[in-house]
Amino acid sequence: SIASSDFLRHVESMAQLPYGAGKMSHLNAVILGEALATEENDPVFPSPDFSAQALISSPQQYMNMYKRSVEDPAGFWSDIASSFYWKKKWNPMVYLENLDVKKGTIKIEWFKEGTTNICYNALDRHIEAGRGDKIAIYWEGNEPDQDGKLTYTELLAKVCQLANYLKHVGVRKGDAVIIYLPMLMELPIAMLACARIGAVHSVVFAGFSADSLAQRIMDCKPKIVLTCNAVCRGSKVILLKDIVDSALVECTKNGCSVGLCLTFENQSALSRGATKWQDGRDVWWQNVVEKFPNKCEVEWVDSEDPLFLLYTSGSTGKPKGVLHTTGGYMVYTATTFKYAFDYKAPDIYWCTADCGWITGHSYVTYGPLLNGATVIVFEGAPNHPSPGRCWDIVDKYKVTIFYTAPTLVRSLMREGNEFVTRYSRKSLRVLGSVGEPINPSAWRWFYNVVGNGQCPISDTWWQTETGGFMITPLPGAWPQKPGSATLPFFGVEPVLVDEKGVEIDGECSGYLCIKKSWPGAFRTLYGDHERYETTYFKPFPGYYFSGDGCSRDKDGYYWLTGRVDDVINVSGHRIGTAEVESALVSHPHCAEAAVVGVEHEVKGQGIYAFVTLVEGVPYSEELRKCLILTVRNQIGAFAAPDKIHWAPGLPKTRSGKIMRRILRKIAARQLDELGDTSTLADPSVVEQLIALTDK
Ligand code: 6R9
Repeated sequence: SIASSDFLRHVESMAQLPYGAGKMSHLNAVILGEALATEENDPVFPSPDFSAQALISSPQQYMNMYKRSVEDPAGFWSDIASSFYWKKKWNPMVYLENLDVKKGTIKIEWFKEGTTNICYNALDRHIEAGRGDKIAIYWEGNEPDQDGKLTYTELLAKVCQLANYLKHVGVRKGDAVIIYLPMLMELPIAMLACARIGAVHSVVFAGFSADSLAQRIMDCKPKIVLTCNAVCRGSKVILLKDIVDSALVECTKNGCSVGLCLTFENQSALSRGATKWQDGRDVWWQNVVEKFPNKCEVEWVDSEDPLFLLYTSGSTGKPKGVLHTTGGYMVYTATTFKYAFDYKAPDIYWCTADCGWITGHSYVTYGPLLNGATVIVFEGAPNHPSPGRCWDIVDKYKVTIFYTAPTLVRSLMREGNEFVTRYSRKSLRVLGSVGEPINPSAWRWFYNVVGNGQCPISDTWWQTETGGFMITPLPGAWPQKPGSATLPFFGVEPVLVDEKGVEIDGECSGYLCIKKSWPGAFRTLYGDHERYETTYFKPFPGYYFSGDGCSRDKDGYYWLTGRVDDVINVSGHRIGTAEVESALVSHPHCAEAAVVGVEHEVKGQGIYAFVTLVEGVPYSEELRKCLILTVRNQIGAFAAPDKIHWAPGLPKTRSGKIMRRILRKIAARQLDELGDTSTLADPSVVEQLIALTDK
């Protein structure tokens, strides 16, 4: 069926397109760099120069590789995997999968019985090949005059010291380590140190509250928490260690005591003396780690040994601990990084994501370092001290590949072009986008203004669960369409299904599923394989269900349309409506809450909360603030509702189910599109809600 798929036929026909000598005038104009991408539906071609130097330089080349990747996944991936170091070669079967709940338990395994180490492959391998003096990390602090750098050799030494320390305090293969750090070099160092000794890291984004941190600590029961005293973000100082302290108190109350808190002294933010301390439990990183040897034996692990846990929001209140293993993740992140960004050795790569999210795992730390790349780790805020900061950094380090999120693009776009054009940005050659669909106007601004009409944009669709890119442009291979993530990566077989789970072909819209396993796929939800199966494999038996809606156009391009579950995407961060609701109702004055997503100019989606108060409690501005603060404290500032809408009652069906469809329309002020309200237990609720709009 591959040969007959519309998608491949289309790519085949694109392969015939006369690059550089095009007959279609608008395409030709783009090729010649004379015209900017302006028309909504104009495909944007890479320049012939770009394609000529690209790793994948034509649709035909992509198609040949893609065909092999889906017809012979074992051969395709084992060829690629052979360029990594394996202590012991994998089982010739290469992979084993069952994605069909009807056939038994869901199982995905890649390179089974092979033993390797991802830290060894990310660091030692390059040093042994004589590239130890190459810069691995440029670090840029909150203020433009704060910076640092580490070569591969220096980075390895730091990783080894920490790895030795961790071993010294009893961390063993398979043990969990919680990392709660901002974007200091110590964050990737900590991840790599865990990987080196076979420990499983669980990085918690340093914007999460004490409650959220405590929840994640209690889930994996680590021996040690790695953190720092404080961090500056823009003009704010955040006392991270205080947050850890409260989280650890909470954990102890619940019978989960953590004996050790290794605290990095982030001098630029706060001095030692000002940090609260618990002797016996708290240890200054700089006091101990540097005393350990800078060489540390590698722990060879099985491909399927766990590498890390990373929590993500689902449709229920409890975050899911996504578990990734070693071998497949290693091969997949490295390969996707290389091709989707057309990475070459001289590139300087900057991804603005924080290592607290999957993007920072796969495309700040592992993917780039596995390729021996030079990466930038930026601690600060992208608009500090001015909205030109990103381009200042691009010029300072001569960044060639710049990967960010649509929300940042939109917020910088609002500040005006002068903040961009005053910088040269001459070094840029590839741009990237991730986290949510990028709206065509933001795409065009990114392309025309930031990239001067010369840099292809890799709009990469993927998820915490997928480990790496799934649908993404290969920048030298084919025309891009603003707002479309384009076509599947090697080995990925996306399908669109209808409500009944029946695959639909051609130009259509449906639920985005994946048909076969890929090496970077997550293997389970930590401690809850049943939830893994229920959430991802039961909705459409036989497929992995992404939770996203999607359409496919006549050319086979994929257009993501957003989540179809109760997850809101705020600035590229997934937030479960249930999590926000449970935070709201924990306030003694809140009787009930229903949260929906609403379009937001900068964040993509904003959080809109309908709140019913306890009988007799009056509405007040103070209470509104208090409710928002409750959410900040329980989840984190990024989950704070943008709007609280007082609700005397919520629209419910007779069986008591909240009709979010109606709430979404009220939130979006589409009051004439409320649809059928006759099935509501009490239709008058809707009138009351409308009356309280903007009150
Ligand atoms: C990598 C990451 C995953 C969800 C995903 C989808 C949305 C991410 C996107 C995109 C359209 C893109 N998403 N990238 N939607 N185009 N290029 O963001 O992982 O935090 O797990 O979020 O984000 O809705 O399902 P994660």
